[in-house]
Amino acid sequence: MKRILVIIDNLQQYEKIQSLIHRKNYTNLIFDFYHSNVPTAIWEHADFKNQNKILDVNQKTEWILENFDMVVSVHCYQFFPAKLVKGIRCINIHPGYNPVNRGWYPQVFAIIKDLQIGATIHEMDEKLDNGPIISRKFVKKFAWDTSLTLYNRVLDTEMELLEKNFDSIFNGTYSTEKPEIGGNFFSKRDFKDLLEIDMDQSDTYRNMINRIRALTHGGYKNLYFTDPDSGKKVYVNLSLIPENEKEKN
Ligand code: 0FX
Repeated sequence: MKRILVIIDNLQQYEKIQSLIHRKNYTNLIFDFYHSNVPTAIWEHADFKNQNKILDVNQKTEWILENFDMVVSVHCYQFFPAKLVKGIRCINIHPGYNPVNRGWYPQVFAIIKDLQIGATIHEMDEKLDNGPIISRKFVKKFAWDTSLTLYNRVLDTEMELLEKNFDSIFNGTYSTEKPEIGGNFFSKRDFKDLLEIDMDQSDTYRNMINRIRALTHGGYKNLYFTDPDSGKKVYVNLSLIPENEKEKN
């Protein structure tokens, strides 16, 4: 019997992983799901609501090492301590193609910096989004993508990789490849630095459209300027419609 700890802060992926586990139906694998202490939509899911499923990986390192055979991090907001990643096999599902898109909100920076984008499943080491790669795949990026449309394609690809590698990941028979030297790392600070528009700044339409679509993600209020008359922040989103297609964004 193998006990697998899954720490997950993303509702969208939780539902897909649960359905994959049910389809696989392995009786020798026991999955225990927890989330971080940052409130997200997953807290409202019936499997977590009022069930004290917060897990602090720093405080609970010893408990994890004693009780589990491996850990899977799925968009987990916590940084795993060295003792944990060295003491037990920890695997991360990352919404970016390592090492090109390490760090936060990969698709945002992929649009703005014109980088390739994809998804990665990798073993965790002491650096963020950095360890040996189990599986990774590029996804297509279109001129009419917003952050949201590209993100959804990346999340689908994460699940495609998980399904394809499910058996080898959980019986430990996969092989890994070392990530290339270099790549990029973007932080949450880098994202926040993109949000305020300087209305006197000039740039090409290409750069301006890329920045606006990179910060257009459903209902999120990201990019803004401040109206000097009212003092109000005005949030900016972009709708992009390629010819012969119905509006999607
Ligand atoms: O769960 P996740 O998709 O992933 C993020 C990081 O990108 C990832 O590298 C890290 N391993 C993980 C712990 O956290 O993040 P999210 O659900 O908070 O956001 C999903 C997308 O939504 C994000 O890529 C961009 C967009 N977004 C999110 C917030 C909070 C915005 O456009 N504005 C926002 O304020």
